[in-house]
Amino acid sequence: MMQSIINISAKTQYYLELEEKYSAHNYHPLPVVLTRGEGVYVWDVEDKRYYDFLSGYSAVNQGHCHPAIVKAFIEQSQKLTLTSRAFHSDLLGDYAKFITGYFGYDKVLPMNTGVEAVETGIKLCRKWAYEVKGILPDKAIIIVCDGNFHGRTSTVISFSSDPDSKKNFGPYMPGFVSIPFNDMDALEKALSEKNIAGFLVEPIQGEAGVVVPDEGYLAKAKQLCEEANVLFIADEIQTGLCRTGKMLACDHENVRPDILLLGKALSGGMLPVSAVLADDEIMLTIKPGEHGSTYGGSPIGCKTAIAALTVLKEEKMADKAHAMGELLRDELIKLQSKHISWVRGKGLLNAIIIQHANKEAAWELCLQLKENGLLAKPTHGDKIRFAPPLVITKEQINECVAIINKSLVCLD
Ligand code: IF1
Repeated sequence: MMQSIINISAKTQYYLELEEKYSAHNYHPLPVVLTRGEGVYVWDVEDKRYYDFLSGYSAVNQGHCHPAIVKAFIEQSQKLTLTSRAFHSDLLGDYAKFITGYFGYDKVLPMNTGVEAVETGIKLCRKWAYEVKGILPDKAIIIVCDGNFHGRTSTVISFSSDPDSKKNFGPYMPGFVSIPFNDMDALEKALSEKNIAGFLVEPIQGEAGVVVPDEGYLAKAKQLCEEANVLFIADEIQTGLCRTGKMLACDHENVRPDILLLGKALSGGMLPVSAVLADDEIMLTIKPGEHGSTYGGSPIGCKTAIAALTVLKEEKMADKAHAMGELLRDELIKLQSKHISWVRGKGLLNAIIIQHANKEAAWELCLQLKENGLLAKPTHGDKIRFAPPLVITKEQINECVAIINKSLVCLD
């Protein structure tokens, strides 16, 4: 018989109550209060250690508080953190050269959060549509996919198919059409419509529960977009930066997006740093004074991002994610648990689907996992994302699989 395992100390309760009283109730976190992070581990206020199987939603791919990234952050924080874009700095040019060379694009437009990169990509796509493709003003349409998650601004939730993200936040932004993900016929049909400017897609749908499209979907979609003179906009904010076993998830199919959106691990979890990469024909449609942000391209963000990107290559994190992801999925499948109906993912972006009469089973399992020293959280009810930092070792994967196996007993 399953029952909630909630073992909360007075110290933890103190912090939970503070948040309950003084912070908005816009999340339903696991009842754990963290105070320290290092590599694949985090510690709570009782000094209990956990494996972090969420990685800040893929913002700490490099591991918590990576020494090289922290060093860069501290050095810059004691020198010059912010100039605004009213003036130049000795960091932005170097960073822009570094990141455009790193990913192979003409230019970068630096922003902060992931959703700001998505919004910037949408604005660039629309500007390009009117000023280069010749679509009539205010008529541009961008194709998106059912089940998408691209952030939480009013524009972006306008094309969400998730009621929780959307309900009572209207009126919604027009100019988007949603099609089924991983459905080439639907994309082909949508591309044949008038005024199509772009196709915005996550190469793997994260929040939808790590939905991996068919082999060849991204390559064929990019080809169809090229034939229709439509921009392929890849949201690699969660799938990028080695998470799926390649530098970018698009690299699995050698797809070069027209607009590449990055965020999260671009700073290794230090501070919000996002980036939009594109070639001049697209990027130069935005003129001085037409877009920006206070912190976008800040010295502290640039310095931190250079360190975060350097670490990914120096420590061969894409190869590690590929190998450790294969091991994790193989070992989870070997468990042959009657409670796991599906194991899926690419690299170290994985999810299991829980099969159980009780719809709270995934949550209950996460509570038990927490008791046993591993932190993970359900997404959309019955799926649990397993996405540890990419520095996890073989021995640690095996220990985590043992924790998962031991915890599954709570569902019996
Ligand atoms: C939450 C998950 C959700 C993203 C993709 C853009 C953004 C995200 C592919 C926006 C952000 C975060 C947001 C956070 C939980 C997490 C998330 F998919 F990663 F699990 F929600 F779906 N594109 N994802 O995944 O980036 O503005 O947040 O920096 O809002 O609950 P952001």
